[in-house]
Amino acid sequence: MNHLKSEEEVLRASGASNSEIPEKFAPKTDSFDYVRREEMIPMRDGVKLKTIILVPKGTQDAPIVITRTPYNASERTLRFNSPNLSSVVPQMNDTTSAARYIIVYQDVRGKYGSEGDYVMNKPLEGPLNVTGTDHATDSYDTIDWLVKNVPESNGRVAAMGGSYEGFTTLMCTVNPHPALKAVVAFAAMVDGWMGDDWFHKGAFRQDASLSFTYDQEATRKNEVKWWSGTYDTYDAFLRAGNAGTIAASRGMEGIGFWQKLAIHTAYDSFWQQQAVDKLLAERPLAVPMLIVGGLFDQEDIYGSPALYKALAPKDPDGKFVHLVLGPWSHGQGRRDARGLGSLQFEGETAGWFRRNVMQPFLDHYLRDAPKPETPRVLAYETGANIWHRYDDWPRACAEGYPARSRNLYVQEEGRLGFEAPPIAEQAFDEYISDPAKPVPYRQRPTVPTYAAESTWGEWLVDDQRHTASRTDVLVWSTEPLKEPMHVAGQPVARLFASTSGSDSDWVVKIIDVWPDEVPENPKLGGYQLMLSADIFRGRYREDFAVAKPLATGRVLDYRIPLPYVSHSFLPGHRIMVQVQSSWFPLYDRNPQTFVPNIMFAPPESYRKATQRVWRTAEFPTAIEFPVIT
Ligand code: PG9
Repeated sequence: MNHLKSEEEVLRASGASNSEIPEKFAPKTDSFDYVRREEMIPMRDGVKLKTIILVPKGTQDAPIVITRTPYNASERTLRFNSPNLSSVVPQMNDTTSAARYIIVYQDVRGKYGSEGDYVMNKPLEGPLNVTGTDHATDSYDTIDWLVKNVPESNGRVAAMGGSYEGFTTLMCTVNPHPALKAVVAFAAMVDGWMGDDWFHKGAFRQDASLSFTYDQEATRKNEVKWWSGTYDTYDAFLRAGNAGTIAASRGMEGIGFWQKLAIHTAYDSFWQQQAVDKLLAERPLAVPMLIVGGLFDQEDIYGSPALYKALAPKDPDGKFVHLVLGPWSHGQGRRDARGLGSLQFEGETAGWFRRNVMQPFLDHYLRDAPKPETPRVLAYETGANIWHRYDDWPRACAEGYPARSRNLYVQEEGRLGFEAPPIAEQAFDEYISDPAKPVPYRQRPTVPTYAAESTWGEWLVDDQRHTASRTDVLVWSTEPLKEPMHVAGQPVARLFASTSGSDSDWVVKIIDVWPDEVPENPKLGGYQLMLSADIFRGRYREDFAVAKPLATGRVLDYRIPLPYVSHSFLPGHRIMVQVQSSWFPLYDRNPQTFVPNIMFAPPESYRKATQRVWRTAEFPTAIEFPVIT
């Protein structure tokens, strides 16, 4: 006998209808500590943007913290389905909501519940955007509406967000509404070509960018998702050959931002005109800002220090611009940060920063709390595991130790040291870079970056032994250090290199090698911790804006700025440098013969090349190392 009720009987018994929430099951919001409102806020062109407003109950004059997101405002305000405000909003807001802030999340144009058209990283109004609206106007219009229509607000607003939301946060400061009193930009995307999400100095970040663009632009609500038929993306990208082929296999010709990526492979006006550091440097500073970056940010490692570098000279008294460099992966500053991969930090560094630096900063500008001593620069020193307050970055620090760079030269027999190489005719190390067997950026399998099982956030601190033993990777290292060595700044690789091809990528990695045995944590014995590394596409050696073939066989010098470090190499550790010519499949392969557009490089252009890194007095390959003495 069938004891199961029909669907209709179940519905009748519960009093449910398909369209309405029955009265008796409606959430008992009386017990909630906040009120949730949903508004469609009109912009100057009539387009309405969906906005979630969470007001702590009982508040009369609370400030507002707004985040403008492409990631679904409804979901971003439902971390847990909870009656407590601090549980529903992302963790980055926990301290602010506890202090009774009104939390606002808004879907940007064209995403999720908002009307209008979506444009990836929509440029400001101007040659790249003739629509009459942009993130600056939309944030202005939204803040204007909020201070007039949220009676519980005290009329002061802060913008806060990370990554893409960090980018929209910075856009609020372009023509800031007078009610905007402070911004906190975590891991913001600042320059998509130089070193943030899309390219690094010309090399295309295909593994992350293609799937992100597809998910984000194919549909308004990210209803279709990038698929992968292989567990190991290394195989998928190698089979496809070039980025254009894999994009075409997903029908991406119809996706506007892919068309832009495919055409604007050089640092042309498209990228130059939307670089946020350049845009903000052209405008007066009006809003105090905390720029929060991660030393191990796998997506936007470039943006935060670049923005500080562009803005700090406009702020000699340190009133507006503050830089925080935490030991964090992308977004980790908004979550828990007790460690990363095999690294352990001293305590929970992100919560410490939010409670002790961010909260007093916001409370001061938004609630008239006493002026906090917000450091001009707050940088965590990995290795020693301590925070430093500096009065500038990168070359001078509060304790009065002048930082200076010392050249760390590659030497014969894999040695690395501070002595310049001797006069010699022919002194180089060489390898064969074979595009058919590119160097994996992580130990294979390289699972899709955004897959549930991916540990993508940790890859910058992966153990580099997986590449050190390859024949297509050059390795040089110092003797074990007798004294600690503190570095704080930007290492720059001065590479003197030749190739038998006519185009080439160069990857330079600076590594902290742990002692062979680490009794307190055996897994770290001999660990090769990558501290700072980047890729450079040779065709842009002379001019980022114009690709040119490399002179075959000629020794050419490359100046490759690497991500910032704030680290102590401890006694017994060694400093290592590795050089290779691919970082696959995160970055697309350089075919090693010059073609007009690598996105569509034909199979026959991918050829082996003999790569030489020179170490003579004339061509002294070295790292300019920001050593603090
Ligand atoms: N890194 C992501 C992103 C930012 C900007 C553009 C595209 C992607 C993010 O985490 O939001």
